[in-house]
Amino acid sequence: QRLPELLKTMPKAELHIHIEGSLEPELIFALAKRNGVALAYADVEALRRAYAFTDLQSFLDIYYAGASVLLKEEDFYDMASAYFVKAAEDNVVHAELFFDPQTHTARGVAMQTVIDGLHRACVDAQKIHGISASLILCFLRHLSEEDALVCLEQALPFRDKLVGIGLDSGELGNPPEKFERVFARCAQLGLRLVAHAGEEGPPAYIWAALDVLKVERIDHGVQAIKDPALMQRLAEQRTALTVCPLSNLKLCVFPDLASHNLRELLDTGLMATINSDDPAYFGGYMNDNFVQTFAATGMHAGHAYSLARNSFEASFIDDAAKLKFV
Ligand code: ES4
Ligand code: ZN
Repeated sequence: QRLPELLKTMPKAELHIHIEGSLEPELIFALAKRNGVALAYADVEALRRAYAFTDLQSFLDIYYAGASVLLKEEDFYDMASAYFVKAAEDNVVHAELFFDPQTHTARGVAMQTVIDGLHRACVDAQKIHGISASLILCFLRHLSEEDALVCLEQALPFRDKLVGIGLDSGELGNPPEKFERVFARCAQLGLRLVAHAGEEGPPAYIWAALDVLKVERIDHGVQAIKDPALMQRLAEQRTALTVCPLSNLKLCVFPDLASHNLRELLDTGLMATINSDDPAYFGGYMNDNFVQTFAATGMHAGHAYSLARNSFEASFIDDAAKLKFV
């Protein structure tokens, strides 16, 4: 079988997708019109032209502007439903969706509106596409821990609709230690814990995500390569890294895909996975990430099987159901 066919057809889990980052420009304009929201861009083409990022922050500014069109339960449902169509085409059979409620509650949108819309789309994804899906609420790390605690309080009535908690947004200057107390509370609530670390930030942020926040998975984590002791720890504990190659390329974490370290991480025995991060902004969904990264780094079928197996093993599917996949 040709390698691209294997990459596209093999069943896989997506563990690192910001659902607000799946909003395509066409849907942004359609929702803006539906909701009477003014945008700073004349049309879809003008918005797309602005997708020329130099680093994480230059992306986040446009990503939060795009999310401003989301107001009603239907908007969140439509956004996630459009993602599941793409995921099904790429043979994603399980997805764990990040969402950023603080981006929405700050604009007066109720937590219930956000979670109801996303959860309904997850339930329908199973019925329509046979995709199992769950939700991971992310705290925005550029805001305070007090803000995160308020957000958690607002989400408590919907605890049963969440599988876990994450930490995203601007990494540099916002180390994991800032969120030690709120993550401890989430652990007490039985929520699974993940955090972005080592995307732009140093290995010290990955150590702190593990030792202070006590997360089970590291989102990105590619900067671990700079710290041999950390590499050994991640390999021994089989801590998953949810790597996002096209994201790293578009945000200039690596100069080109051939320079990406995913292959080295895998060959060193780390439990890496491939994910799309913000596919509408970074030029591709799951299969684009797989096909382009394999072409650029010369990985082979063995790597493909490892990545697929890792994606299920590192997922928060319950262990009985996991046996179906691994
Ligand atoms: C994100 Cl690529 C990335 N990094 C950190 N936070 C984010 N939120 C959405 N995409
Ligand atoms: Zn991310």
